[in-house]
Amino acid sequence: TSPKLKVDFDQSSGVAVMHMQSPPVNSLSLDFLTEFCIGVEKLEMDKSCRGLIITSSQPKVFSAGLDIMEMYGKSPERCGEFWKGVQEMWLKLYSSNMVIIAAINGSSPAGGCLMSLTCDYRIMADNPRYSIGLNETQLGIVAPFWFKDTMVNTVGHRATEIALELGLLYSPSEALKVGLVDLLVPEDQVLTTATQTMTKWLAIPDHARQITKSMMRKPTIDRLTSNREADVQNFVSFITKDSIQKSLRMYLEMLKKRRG
Ligand code: CO8
Repeated sequence: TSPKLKVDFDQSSGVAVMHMQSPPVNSLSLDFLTEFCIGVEKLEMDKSCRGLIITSSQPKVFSAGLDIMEMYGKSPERCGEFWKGVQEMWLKLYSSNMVIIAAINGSSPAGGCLMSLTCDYRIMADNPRYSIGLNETQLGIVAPFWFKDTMVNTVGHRATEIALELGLLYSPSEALKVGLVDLLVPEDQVLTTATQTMTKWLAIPDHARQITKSMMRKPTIDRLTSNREADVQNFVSFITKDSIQKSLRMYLEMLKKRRG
């Protein structure tokens, strides 16, 4: 299978750009998550890499979130493996010492939004056709506590409560207003703006920035690391329920119909 990521590392600036290229919509399958985690780990261990920009090579979509086919009709064991991969991605990104900027050049629902939320800064293409948000309830599923925590840490408790209960997907301008993204730019400037913004972040001494980042995020990270196994069990028993499988099937059918 062809690589799902293309990583360009510029030694002189210390900045890597990771292009997600998993057609059609960069959905987060177990294969994708495994490759993604290895890619981030490699950069993390390379002391000369100080910044990471995450973007998409697919047109119109940053990431469609978790691959729904990984949660539909799969064995409990496989669901557990998948969920560990999702946890691993979140832990790697949210606790990274690198400056991570999301260059969101397309729609970013659910897991795609989560991935963006783990970054230090979010720049989105100002195209009203794109949307971003944690829309889990619209699929009849529930965003786990650490998805919720990451959102609360970004936009606050009340905005998160409304967004999660309704499964809101925000347009770029709404997302900017609520603080879900930090900056909107024309579509063709997302990557160049991310690179310029990175320079500003990298002007701060690494150690001071890293300790500060850790201070802000550690309680949230500790909550998952001390509950990882229970969180896997919880996911597996929830997602394998007949009623939840039925909700997912209906959502998949709706996705297909909308297209036709
Ligand atoms: N997983 C698997 N397949 C997907 C996904 C996905 N997340 N999203 C889209 N696809 C498929 C479509 O079914 C379609 O397949 P096909 O070509 O066979 O018909 C193909 O990808 C292309 O999709 P579209 O035609 O819809 O492409 P568009 O460019 O029109 O739209 C979007 C792109 C906006 C990304 C749109 O596809 C979309 O809205 N997708 C659904 C996104 C979504 O709701 N994701 C939620 C996933 S759940 C999650 O991430 C967190 C779960 C937390 C678990 C908690 C449980 C306890």
